[in-house]
Parts: sequence; structure tokens; C-alpha cells
Amino acid sequence: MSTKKENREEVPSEEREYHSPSSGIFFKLKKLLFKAKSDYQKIEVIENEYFGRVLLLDDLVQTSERDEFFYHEMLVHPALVAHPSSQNILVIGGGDGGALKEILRYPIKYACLVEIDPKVIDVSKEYFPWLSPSLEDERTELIIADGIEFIEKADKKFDIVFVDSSDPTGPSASLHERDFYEKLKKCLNLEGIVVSQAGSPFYHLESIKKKDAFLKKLFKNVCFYTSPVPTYPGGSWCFVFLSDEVQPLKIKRDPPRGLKYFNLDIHKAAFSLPNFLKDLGSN
Ligand code: AG3
Repeated sequence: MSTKKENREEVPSEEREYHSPSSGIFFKLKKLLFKAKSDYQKIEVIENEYFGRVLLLDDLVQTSERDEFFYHEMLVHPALVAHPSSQNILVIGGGDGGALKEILRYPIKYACLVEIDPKVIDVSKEYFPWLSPSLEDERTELIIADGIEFIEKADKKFDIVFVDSSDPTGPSASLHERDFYEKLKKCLNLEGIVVSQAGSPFYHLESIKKKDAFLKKLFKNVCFYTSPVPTYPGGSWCFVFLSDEVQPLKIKRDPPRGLKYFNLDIHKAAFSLPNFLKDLGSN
């Protein structure tokens, strides 16, 4: 009889994601399309019968062809419908272009995407052509840089900043720290909003609580919300909406037509938290 450990090792590394020592999401491999180590991380694109193409960075699922709209729509639309007049947007991370694709549905003036790893952009252009045209839109400026170094030097202010990072390990680690958010605040206009992905409410609760504690000292409104993301650990994901002036539930404009997940009922419901998360945030 084989032990649990042996069972884990039977699964080739291309087919799995571990998010805790005892469980994970497993993809049956139809095809390994790309695998390489960039200067920052391991990058893999696999093909799965059900999910289509899946992008993994350091073994963590970032996006899949089948469920990308859950995450990207829920990262982007809550802030865009709540901001009264957003024109200048910054995305930190998100080199696959999925968040940008949603942002560009609005008549904004300018979107700047700052990605540390140029290889992620190249891979997305090649394997995720339904996400990456946003990277070449005329309103987009692409900057290859470390997110913190960029905001330290930034001479512009933004209406909304989206932090589309990976988990707090590897190249994304610093994007989860207090220091980063302090600097980010200085790049925001008066009615500015920051939205960050915050991890799994089930598996990453300790890191969410830590973040909540320092964010409350920096922003008047710290509002966590959740959404299903089928390919992420636990199936449910947490985001945080940060602002001083703008209230997330005061809708200032309608979402664009043709979205697959987000609507204004979902928006309202997403900010209702289950009891085990109720202590989070400032509202
Ligand atoms: N960024 C959030 C990825 C977090 C995934 N974590 C995990 N699977 N454990 C996704 C980038 C998509 N634009």
C-alpha cells in the first residue's frame, strides 16, 4: 500500500500545483506547451482537456483559458464602476494582459503596466492571444521594471492602481509588504483606489490578517471582497479595495456590456463577507 507522500510523487511536476502540504489542484496534462526558467521564476504553459491553456509561475496557477474571466473581471470592475472619473490607471504585475483587457473596455486615457519579468509578456503573447492584445493597445504603456522601484520614481499620479501579483513568494514577495503600500499611496490622486489580489481566504488567512492590520493604518477604507476562481487553491479568492474618498458600494458608472461574470448585483454581494472574515477591513 502506498503512502500519501508516494502518491504525491507519482504525479509529474508539470501536472500539479501544491498550495499546502496536504492538498492541491491537479491538471491532467494534454500537452506541455512551454517550460523555461526566466531570470525571476519558472514559467510553464500546459494544455488541459477542460481548462484549456494554463499559465503557471513557480508552480502556482496564474490563469487558465476557461476561468480567467472570474479573476480578471473581479479584480478590475469593482474599482472602475466605483471611481467617478478614472482616466489614468496603473497595473503592477499582470504581464499576461488579462487585467488590462478588462480595463481597456472603459474609455480611459492611459494605462501603464509594470511587469518585472519580460518573459511572462512574451509567453502570453505567444500562448494567450485572447489576453495579450491589450498589451499593444495605443492607450497602454508597457514598462519592464520592479514594481517598487517604479513607484518610488514615478512622476505621475494614478486614479486606480491594480496589483495583479502572484503569491507572497519569489518576485512578488515585496508587493505584499507595508512599505510597498506606503509608497503606492503617494502615487494616488485624491480620489484614488488601489485593488490588490489578497490570496485565498481559506489557505492564506494569516497573511490576509497581517495585511489588514497595516492597511488600516494607511487607508480610510479597507474593504475586502471575494469571488470564486475555480483554478485557485480553495476555489474562492480574496481582493482588497483601498481608498480614502471613494466608497466601493456607491456606483458611479455602469459596467461595460458583454462581461461573463461581473454585474452590479455580484458587485454588491462580493463585499458581503462570511462570518470568519467579518473582522477584516474598516467597514
Ligand atoms: N495573479 C494572481 C495569482 C495568484 C495565484 N495564486 C495561486 N494560484 N496560489 C494572477 C495573474 C493573472 N493576471
